[in-house]
Amino acid sequence: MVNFSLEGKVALVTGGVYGIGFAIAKALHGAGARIVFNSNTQQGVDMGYANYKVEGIDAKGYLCDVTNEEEVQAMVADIEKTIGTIDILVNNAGIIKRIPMIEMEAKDFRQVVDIDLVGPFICAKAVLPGMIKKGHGKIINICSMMSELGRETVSAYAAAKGGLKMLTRNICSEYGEYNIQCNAIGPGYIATPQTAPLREIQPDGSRHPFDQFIIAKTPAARWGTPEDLMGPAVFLASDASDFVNGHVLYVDGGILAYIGKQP
Ligand code: NAP
Ligand code: GCO
Repeated sequence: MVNFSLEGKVALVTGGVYGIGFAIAKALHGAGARIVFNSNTQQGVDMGYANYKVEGIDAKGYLCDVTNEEEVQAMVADIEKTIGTIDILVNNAGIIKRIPMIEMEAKDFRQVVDIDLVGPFICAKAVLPGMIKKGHGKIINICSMMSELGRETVSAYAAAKGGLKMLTRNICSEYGEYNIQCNAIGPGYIATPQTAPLREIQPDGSRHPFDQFIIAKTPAARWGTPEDLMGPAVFLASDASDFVNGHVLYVDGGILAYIGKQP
């Protein structure tokens, strides 16, 4: 019998306050996992508690910046002491800065890479010892179509997400022998606060040009929703994917397979 259950498992979803992370946390809870989340702002932690309460989910939140190794190590130690070993890590926290490369300051490039690539490294490094000791573990990195493709203004983000794809493969390579699976989800264009600027209704009431572009480029002819990622996340977090490792599961409505509808 295929086992999709997460009963008795502890899942840490970084940045799991709203958007994709929150939807994934809801899905993992629905499969039986105990949810822990973090935000780098107290406002975010408070918002997370409020959002989980609405869903009837008894989640535990931490004020923790994924780029701060000391904070991450302390958070993981407290989770392991008060709740239990982390069985599932979802490296979801991330930002994007849309700036033409020659106008982008190095500090902005570094900040995106720090949060979107170094943060997942720091969090994975913190949870791996517990997973090795327990004899199993699941790490799910949230990559992106920009792990495969570039586009104007997202140089830092694409570099970080491309690196995150290779970090996924390297964790697989280095820790697969301990029954630890590290995979990634590569969402397509998902309707969340992060992409809200790309979907703004124009002054004349028309859809944003980029919105129209994505619709034409996606066979499903729609933006994804955070809910579209819930099933793939449960699959990669469960025993059902124990022989899947180093894989990026693209949940993109087919956009990566499609040349796009003729204008
Ligand atoms: P979002 O709505 O902007 O949420 C990102 C979350 O990460 C927020 O809760 C944010 O907290 C948190 N965060 C940011 N920096 C952090 C830090 N240093 N430490 C801890 N938490 C931090 O983004 P989303 O659209 O849900 O995306 C979630 C993930 O999916 C990101 O990695 C993103 O790159 C990726 N992704 C998104 C799409 C898409 O189309 N939306 C597609 C592919 C991949 P604050 O609230 O304090 O900012
Ligand atoms: C952008 C978007 C994308 C999505 C996602 C696509 O500006 O192109 O924000 O980067 O967030 O990463 O998979």
